[in-house]
Order: sequence, then structure tokens, then C-alpha cells
Amino acid sequence: MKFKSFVIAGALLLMLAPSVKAQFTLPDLPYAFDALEPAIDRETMQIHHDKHHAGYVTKLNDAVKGTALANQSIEKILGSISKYSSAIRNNGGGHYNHSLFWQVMAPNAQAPSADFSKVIDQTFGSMDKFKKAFADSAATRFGSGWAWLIVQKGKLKITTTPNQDNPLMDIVKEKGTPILALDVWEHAYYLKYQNKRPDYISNWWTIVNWPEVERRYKQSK
Ligand code: MN3
Repeated sequence: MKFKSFVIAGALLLMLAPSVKAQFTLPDLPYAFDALEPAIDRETMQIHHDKHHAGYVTKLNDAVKGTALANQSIEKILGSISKYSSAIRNNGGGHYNHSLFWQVMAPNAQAPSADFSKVIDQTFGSMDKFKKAFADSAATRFGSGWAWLIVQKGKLKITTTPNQDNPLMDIVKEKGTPILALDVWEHAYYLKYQNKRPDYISNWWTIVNWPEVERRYKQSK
């Protein structure tokens, strides 16, 4: 009888104990792995999310464990990244960049609103000129890295970064709030496009989630 109560009490305690949660977690994709086809194939999305992004999250959690960074947001950490290790820089950037990347793509993507098109036109001359400038930056980013549309002092600007760096980091030249991100690491496109990075970029426009980009633009102001 006594033993039975002990077992029941133990089971109850286990149920009530708060689960030990890692500081950073892998977000679910907001759509199915094959939802972005044909621009990005299912297998690439699955490996990219479940292996690459998951790897950055695991290594980031390992790197911040037991440091003063516990409970700090990823944005805050990136803003002072010059003070931290390269493991935190690479994996913190990797986690932030991919979390944004999944959000700014969508199946059946909607066109930019008239309001946001006007902002693009005023900044870059036209939507076509913007796309060309962005695609050229992405295509000529040497090696691994990212192309960005950022808000810098209230204005739109195109920039690129190497590796997993991003415009929130205090070490980059062009700082700002990223509102659109394009991953040009080979792991993002090589299965389907091999060495044809420009083809990946031109197809990628069909899945850009413009309402989300505009939401982030408004939020940044
Ligand atoms: Mn990637």
C-alpha cells in the first residue's frame, strides 16, 4: 500500500515537473516541405530545415549554455555579437537567418500591395529594377552567404553578408532590420539547381511572401 502511494506520488510529480526547455527551439515550417515546389524542391526543404537549421539550433544552445546569455533574445545577442564566440556568431546567425527565411516565403505568394510597390518604386526606380539589383547582389555574393532587403534609418536598402552573418550584427558594414532574406548557400539550391545559382534566384521570386515583407517593413518603422 505504502509502495503504491509512493509510485503514484512519483508519477504525479513527473507529470507536474516543468519540462526542461532549451533556450532556442527549431520553429516548424509554416507550410509542407513540398509547398514551395517547383521553385524549391521537397528534399531540399526537408534537409535544409530538419538538418541544417536544426543543427544551428542545437549548436547555439550548446554555445550559450551556462553563459550570461541565458534568457537573452537572439536579436539582442546578435546586436552585440562582436563580444561573443564564433560558435555563437555562426549558429546564432544561422538560427535567426533561417527562421526569417521560412517566413518570407509562401506557396501561392501574393503580389506586393500598391502601397509597398510604391515604396519599392520610389527607392529602386521600379519593381523590375529592384529585383535585378537584388538578384545581382545575391548571384555575385562570393561563396556562402545571404542577400537582404533591410530597413536602414527608415529607408529600404539591398545588402549581402558572408556565411551566417546578418544586418543585425554589430560587426557588419550595412546594419538594419532585415525584412527579406535569400539564402545563397549551396545547400539551399544545389540538389535541384547544381551550379546554376541565378536560376534558383529567378524562380525564388515566385514564392516571396510579400504581405509578410510589408508587415516587417511597417513594424520596423
Ligand atoms: Mn541555409
